[in-house]
Formats: sequence, C-alpha cells, structure tokens
Amino acid sequence: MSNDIAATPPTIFRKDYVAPGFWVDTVEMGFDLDLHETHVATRITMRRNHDSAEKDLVLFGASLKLLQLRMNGVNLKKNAYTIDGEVMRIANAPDEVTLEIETLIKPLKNTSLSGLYASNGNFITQCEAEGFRKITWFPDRPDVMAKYTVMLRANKKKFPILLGNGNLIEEGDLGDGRHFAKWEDPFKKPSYLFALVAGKLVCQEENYTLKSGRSVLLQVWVEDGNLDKTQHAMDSLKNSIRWDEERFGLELDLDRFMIVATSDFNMGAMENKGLNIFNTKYVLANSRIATDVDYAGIESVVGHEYFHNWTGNRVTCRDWFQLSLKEGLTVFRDQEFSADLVGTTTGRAVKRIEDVRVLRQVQFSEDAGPMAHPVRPDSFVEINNFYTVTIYEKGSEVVRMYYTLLGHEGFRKGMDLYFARHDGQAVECDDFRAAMADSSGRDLTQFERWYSQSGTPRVKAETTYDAETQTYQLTLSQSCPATPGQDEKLPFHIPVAMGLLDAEGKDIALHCDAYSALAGATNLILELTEASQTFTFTGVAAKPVPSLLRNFSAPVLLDIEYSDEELGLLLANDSDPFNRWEAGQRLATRRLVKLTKAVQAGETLELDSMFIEALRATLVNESLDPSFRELVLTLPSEAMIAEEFDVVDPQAIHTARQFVRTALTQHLRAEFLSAYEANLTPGQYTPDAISMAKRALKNLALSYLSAWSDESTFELAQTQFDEAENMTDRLAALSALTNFHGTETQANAAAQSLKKFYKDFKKEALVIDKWFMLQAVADTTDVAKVRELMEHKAFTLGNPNRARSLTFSFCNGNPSRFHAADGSGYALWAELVIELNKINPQVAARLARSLDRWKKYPLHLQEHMKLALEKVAATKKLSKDVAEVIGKALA
Ligand code: 0A1
Ligand code: ZN
Repeated sequence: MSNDIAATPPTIFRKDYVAPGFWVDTVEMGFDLDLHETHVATRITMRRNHDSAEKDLVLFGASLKLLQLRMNGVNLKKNAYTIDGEVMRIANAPDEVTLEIETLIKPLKNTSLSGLYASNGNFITQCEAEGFRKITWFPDRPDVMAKYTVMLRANKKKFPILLGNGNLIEEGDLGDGRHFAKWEDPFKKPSYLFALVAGKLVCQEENYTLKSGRSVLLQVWVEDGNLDKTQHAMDSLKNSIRWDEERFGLELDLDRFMIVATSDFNMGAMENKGLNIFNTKYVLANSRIATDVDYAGIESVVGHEYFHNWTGNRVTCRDWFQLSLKEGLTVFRDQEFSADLVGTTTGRAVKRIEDVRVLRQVQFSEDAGPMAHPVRPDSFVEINNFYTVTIYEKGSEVVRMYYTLLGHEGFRKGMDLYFARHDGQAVECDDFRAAMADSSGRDLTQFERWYSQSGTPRVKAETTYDAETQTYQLTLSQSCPATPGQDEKLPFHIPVAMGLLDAEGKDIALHCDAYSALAGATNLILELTEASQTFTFTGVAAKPVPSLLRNFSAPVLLDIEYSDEELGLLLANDSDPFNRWEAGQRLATRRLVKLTKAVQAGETLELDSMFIEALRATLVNESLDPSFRELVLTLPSEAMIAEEFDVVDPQAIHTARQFVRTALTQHLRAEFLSAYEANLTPGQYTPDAISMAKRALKNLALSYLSAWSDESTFELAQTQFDEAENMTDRLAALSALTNFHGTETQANAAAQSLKKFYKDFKKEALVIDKWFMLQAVADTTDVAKVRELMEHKAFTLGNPNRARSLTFSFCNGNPSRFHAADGSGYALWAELVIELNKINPQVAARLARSLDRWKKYPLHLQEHMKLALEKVAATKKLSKDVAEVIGKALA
C-alpha cells in the first residue's frame, strides 16, 4: 500500500476479553433536551470487581464535550485520569465509587444516526453497539448491566412526548415552557439497550391481557398523519406476545411496551428495553402504500424485536463476539413465529424456502469472500461491520440444527434450562450450547465448530446400489474451503435429514444399520461427524432416488449428481416440499449455467422441452399452493447463478436468464395467462396467506408475460396498474411496464405511469423509496440513468432508506449494468462510498461491501475495481467502518 493510505485501525480480539474492573449498580440520568446542544447529567454507582485483572476504572466516550467529572463528590483534576481515543482510565479508584458526569452533545450535527440524534425535529437514540458512549462517558460494554432511572426535560410545545425505557413514574410542567417525564426501568440492562425518544408523535394504543391475566399497555408511536398505518404492527405485536407465551412459555415482563417509528434509521429496528425503535419501513403499512412483502417484513421484524426481550435483553451477550448468541437465536425465533402463524405445511415450507434463498444468496457469498468470519468471530476492527448475514442468518441455521438434532421437545427443554441458568446474565455462545447439551444429555462438543470455523461446508454424496443384496449405500464426505485466517478446517457435526424415493416417487421405509431403532421410518436425520461416512440401507427393492438435506437441515452446499429424470421425479413427488423446490432449482441452474457458457461462446441458445414440461406441470398443478408454484417458477437469481462460476460474467448471465424467461413465456403463455386469471383477488385487500399466495403467483405470471412483448400483455399490465386497489398489484404492474421491451409508444406509456406513480405518492417516503428502487434494478437503467436519478429533488444520501433505495439497489441488484465494461459503475460506487463516509460511516461501510468479491470477475473488470477500491482507501478521514471493509477486500 502507498503511504497516503491511512494505516488500518486497531483490531480487537476475542481472546483478549477481560471482565470489567468495576460493576455498575445504578445509573441516574438527566437530559436537558435541545436539538443544538443537549446537556446530560449522569450519576453512576459502581463497585470494584475483585475478580477482574483490570484494576483501573475504565469508561468509554466519543464525540462528547466533558463539562464535569466528579468521583465520590470530588471534582477530578485533569491529571487524575487519562483519555486515549475513546478510552478514559481512572487509576487508583476506591472500591465503591459514585461518578457524576456532565456532558454536552449536539444531536442536530449527529448524522451517523448512532447515539442521540435528530429525525424530522424529534429526538431518537440508537445505542447498539457502542452508541451510548456518544451520550456520556460510561463502561459501555454489554457485560455491565445496571438499573436506570432517566429524567427527560424539554420544551413542551416542540417535544410534547417524552419516552424512555421501562415505566413512567412521574411527569409534569417545569413552569418555563418546559416539561419533564421520569422513567424507571425495573430491569438491569446493558447500556446498548438504553433509549429515549422525544418530540411530536401520536400513538395507537391498546390494553392487552396476557395469558396470566395481567394487563399491559401496548403503544405504536408514529409521526402525525401516519395513524392509519399502525394496525398491522399492533396486530403483529399482539401475535408475538401470544406466540412467545405459547411456544416458549415466555411472558412480557413490563407493564408497558412501546414501538416508535422513525424514518432515519441505519438498520431495521432496535430492541431497546420496553421502547423498541423501528425504521418506518418495518412499522407503517396499509394497502395503499405497502406490499405483501412489506406486511410480512413488518410481522417478522416486530416479532424479532419483541422476542429479543428474552433472548438478548433478559439474557444478554458477554461481549460483542457473542453477538450471534442473541441474533442467531432471535432470527430463529422470528422465522418460527412467521412459519407458525401461517400454520400449514406448505406455508411453513414456503417460509423456509424464502429464508434459505437469502442465506444462500447473501451469506454463502459472504462466507466465500474477504469478510468471511465465524458465527462467533475471533476479531473485528469495527463491531458495526459485524451485524452480518453470517451472525444473523447463519447463526439462525446453527440454532435450527440444535432444533433438528434435539427435536421439538428437546429444544424447548434446552431453552428452559438456558433461561433457568442465565436470566439476568451476560453470557457466551458456549453457555447456550451447554444448556442444549446438558438438558438433552447429548455430546455437542464437536458442534462447537459451527461457531469457530468460517466458510460454507460442502457435503458430497455418492451412492451405490446392489440389486442382488438389495443394499443401498450412501457415502457422505465433507470439506470446507479455506477462509481468511483459517486454512484448515476440522469436520463439522452435520445433521442430514433424508429419505429415499422409489420409482413412483413414494417414500421407502428405511432400514439403516446405524439407526436400527428407527427402522421403518421414511425420514431420518443422519449425523455426519467425520470427514467421510457410509450409511448402509437394506431391504431396498430397487435403486432409489435419494432426497438429501430435507428442509435444508444444515447450512451446507450439497454436491450430488442427479440425472434430469431423477430431478423430475423429485420435483413431482418428494414428500419434502423444500426438496421438491430444490429439484426444480437444480434443473434450472444446470440450464442457466450451460446457457451462460453458450452466450459467451456466441452459440445459439435453446431451452429443452424436459425443463419446460416439468415447469408446465408445476404451474398447472392446482393441488399445489400458489405460493409454492410461484417459488418453483422463479428462476435462480443472477447472483445465485454467479456462484456457479469461478469467473463471473454478469452480462452473459443476464442474457442467459432473460433468454430462459422469454423461452418459458413463449411455451407457457397460455398457462401463465390462466394462472393470472385464476389468481385474481378481487374485493378488499387483506394480507392473509391465501390472498398473498395468489397475488404472488398472479404477479409472477404477469412478469413472465411481459417478457414476451405484445400488445395484449402490455395492456394487461397497464390495466392492472391503472386499476390496482393495493400496492402489491400496483407495484408489480409498474415493474412489468418498466421492464417491457416493446415499442416506443409502449416505452412512453411506461414512462407516463412512472411519473403518475411519483405524483400520486410523493408524500409517502416509503413508496418513493420503491419508485427509486424499481428504476435502480430495471435492466435498462445504466450508470448514467442512476446519476440522473441522483439529481432528482427527492433523492438524498442523508437518509439511509433513500440512499439504499437507489444506490445500493443499483450496485447490488443490477449486476449486468453495475459491472459495465468501462468501470463506470465502480467509479460511481467509489464516489458514493466516499460521500457517505462523511455523513454516515455505517451506511457507507455497507455499500463498501458491494465490491467484496472483486477477485471473482474477469481481469479487465478487476483492474477497474481495484482502482476504485484504492481510491476509497486513499481517502482522508476514512472511518474505521469503511477502512476495515476496504482493507480486507484489498488484503
Ligand atoms: N439489534 C438490532 C439490530 C441493530 C443493530 C445495530 C444498530 O445500530 C448500529 C441498530 C439495530 C436487531 O437485531 O434488530
Ligand atoms: Zn436482532
């Protein structure tokens, strides 16, 4: 690296963990809230932790003006402490300490959206992971848990609503145009769960009766004008409360539970104790502005944050390396919640397929790139970069494997033991594993490798059949590629759910030597623990077709050679709906890879009838749930196809995939039209599973039909757009119109519809985000068009949702255009990362990751990407966040 590239910021290691030198018992805070300058007075009572090797009293602070620091009533002189970066050390502190700290902070200037900041004139906080230190000096680490009392004071007209964690214990006027509210949180919590909100807000509220008979107050707070969009969030909250009582026996521990929506938020939402703060995207919904996907997203995020109250808040993380302890577990819980709410077998499978799609497309890619890290990382530079799909989604898969291995009851016993042991504590991933092991009596020692080893394991399946002895042998071998810092891997403990199908596609009763107690079952969980293992099945009358990794029982890549006929049989018959879908994806991937190569070689493209007929049979099979048919008919994304290649050619992939879409429409036009007609949902919009499934299939049909450009399909899309009664249908139609490759008149009509959409919804920020996003991923949108859209008066990089809607969507969701041969996409990316770095490092670092996999592209593209990466690396005042991502990409 050249000299002008800033030195990489320091790395923090898990092995260096030292318990805090002091515990905190109580925290009392007083806020004088002012958007320009907020005064914070904090009194902290602390006592020495005699078990710690740390003898100093250590506090963290960032972007603070320190006005006053008193210890046990005495002003601390400058020479009584040292400050190095964010770390303050007070040496020789007595064993019992009361600290009184006064700080001054500037919410309006805080564009990082971490700490205390302003959003549309309201005050919002975000303290995870290390935002509390932007409010006051404090031992801001998750293993320091304390009880908080908070006094909020502010101008009553400007900030009529004052909210904090826990219970409101006092409120009143101060006489000078200001008022106050005092909040007390009865539970010990780490500082990252602290929150306050102040401003002009309105709420939908309801008294809700818990199973125990206790009544609690539920509130959803939004900005004025949005009260017609809170019902779904409220319903989702009530469903979450009920579900956690029923499935895990966990009750809401507060008398009051609040959700606040803000349009300026870095992530999805935050589980602050009793005062969840949400991105508006995961609260606001009605049929006019939100799609079915939005409704589902709200349900799962409301659930996720609520479930954190036990998995995260009551039992929290010892240090940030244990982040997946709360996140993996809570994602598993929210996935199960959504699946249980649908209730049907197909509904569960559909949810599972959707979750696995995300895992494979995003997490497998992360695991194969420069930012690959274990579910429990060993080191990081900036913790905010580790709120990743590996921590969340792979972490959830790890929890799911306990569930698969231990069964429904066994898992519940493990959870019960986990809470019995650790309520009120800050613990490690190992403690969770110990609870699962001890409650079940199972040896889960080897299972630890799922936490310590990064990379996606590959499982290879080979089979032999001996007709004479009617014996079938399945050999499973595992390996895992090298990842940064981990060249060699040891075998994982992998649950492989499986069955065998006979020639009619029926499940065979299994007799496996290693599982004799389960003889006759049609579904077995094989446990692969060695590098290679052979499982022998007896009494197999004819060569079967194996169905492996049912319900995606482990986060691995499965290599198995199937013939087209075998995949056809699985697609038509497998009793495991996940593998039924999987067979269709395998058929499609095989063709997409071959066609991509044909595009590169300049050969003519052809789609075979076996594939077309298999999809036709699924499409017209009305005994299958429409949502399942929609999933089978959806081709693997361009990103998924890219994973099949060592060197990625985004334009060839795009051409091949578009070709398959067009060819399918050409052959299945009539079937798509009937599917369209058969799945209309007239009448009032409801976000129930059946209607959502119908809309999904109908709109998929529309999207296929619009790949075959003719007058009647354009009209179909135009009519749907004009007459849509809900956002799901309207947006799908607009997307079809925008992506229509038709005449100039049609292109003009599509442009008119885009304009109208903007005009009709310009007051709805979340809909304008969709408007930008739809254009960002349109295949006609090139770099120049993105630059033009960036000039639009509604565009700003200052709002994360808006920045993501256009620029992230383009860089991550429009690969054939982003990877333009002249490198113009990367030049745009570099400009954006540099600009965002000044405004909001967390958001900048997310975008920075779009070039993670740059070594997977052809050399001429790599050269352009490297230049762009180096340009960012050479930027002055690069945040830790961006520096870490870029540093790892260039390493
Ligand atoms: N704990 C939240 C996610 C979250 C993490 C960091 C944030 O700011 C840096 C904000 C939210 C969750 O899992 O929902
Ligand atoms: Zn979470």
